[in-house]
Amino acid sequence: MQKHSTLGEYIIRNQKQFKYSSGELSRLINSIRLAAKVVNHEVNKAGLVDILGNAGDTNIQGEDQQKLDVYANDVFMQTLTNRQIVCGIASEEEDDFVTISGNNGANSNKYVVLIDPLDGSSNIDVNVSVGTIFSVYRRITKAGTPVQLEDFLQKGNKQVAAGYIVYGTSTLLVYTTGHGVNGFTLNPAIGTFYLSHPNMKFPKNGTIYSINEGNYIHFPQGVKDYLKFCQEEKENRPYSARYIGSLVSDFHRNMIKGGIYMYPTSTKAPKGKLRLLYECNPIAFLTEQAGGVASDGYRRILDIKPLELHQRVPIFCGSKNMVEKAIKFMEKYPKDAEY
Ligand code: P6P
Repeated sequence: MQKHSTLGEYIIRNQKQFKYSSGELSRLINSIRLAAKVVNHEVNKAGLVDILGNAGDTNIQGEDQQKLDVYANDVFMQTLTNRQIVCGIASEEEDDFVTISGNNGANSNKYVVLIDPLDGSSNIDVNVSVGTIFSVYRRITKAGTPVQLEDFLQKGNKQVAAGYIVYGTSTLLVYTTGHGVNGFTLNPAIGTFYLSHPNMKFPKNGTIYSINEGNYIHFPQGVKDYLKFCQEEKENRPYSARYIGSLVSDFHRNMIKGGIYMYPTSTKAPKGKLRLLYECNPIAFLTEQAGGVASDGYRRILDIKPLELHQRVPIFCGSKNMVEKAIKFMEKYPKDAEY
């Protein structure tokens, strides 16, 4: 007797939650599920790169070996396009958004997807977990016309779905449609995702902080003050520093154990490093749906009005009490940059 429901059964059972959807959102999540399995298969072979050939080389079959992030981008773009589900896609791997035209040139589909196809891909060569991050909006321009930039530059509080796939010791698809956060683990033997993490919630408190402390001298004073708070011998401190250098992995661990992930501005990255549209907004939507807080240090990430496709913003996200404490340190000082 199967203990956990599969992703497919979960989507069917919760179809009524997608109140506006005529099944398109369900089909969209299903297409992401397929792409995740295809990318997972390739990422898991990455360890054989010397046999299969590096990016730009040809592998033993004489096929051109693609960089995995380019490969992942192609897989998600093709899967979303072939299934005629969305009308436009924006990707970290594409300079501009891509219009998906329907059979007759027009496209009556109502969703746009923004994606970071393989975040943390530099970790692949050292066998560290990587991830895919996606964000879904309803288009705001007229159905049947080509999508416009404004369809993609919507505030994060307009997202209809968001999620990530973490290609780690196991492969998980974690997503929300605004009704909580659920995680599904892939059984690679049969290629099925099973509901393994129902109704995920950030612990209100935590003892893990995730940040690249190598940038310490470049951080704003509020971040330096918060780090000293994390490290002093008081109450349940010092906290533990855990930083994998792969956003999805750090975020996923913190959501389960409790913690804060920070990528602040610095003199080296005056607007931060992470992209608002396909990293910070989906992560912020998931954070809030799991009872956490996601801020740029001064305001809610989901309320930021995007100005450009690949815009960067700073992010503090995770356990409510930890992020609120960090914000209190940040608010002692004026914002050090416009972003
Ligand atoms: P740094 C990976 O490149 C990434 O976008 C995130 O996944 C990760 O958390 C961060 O950048 C790491 O950046 O500057 O600390 O190496």
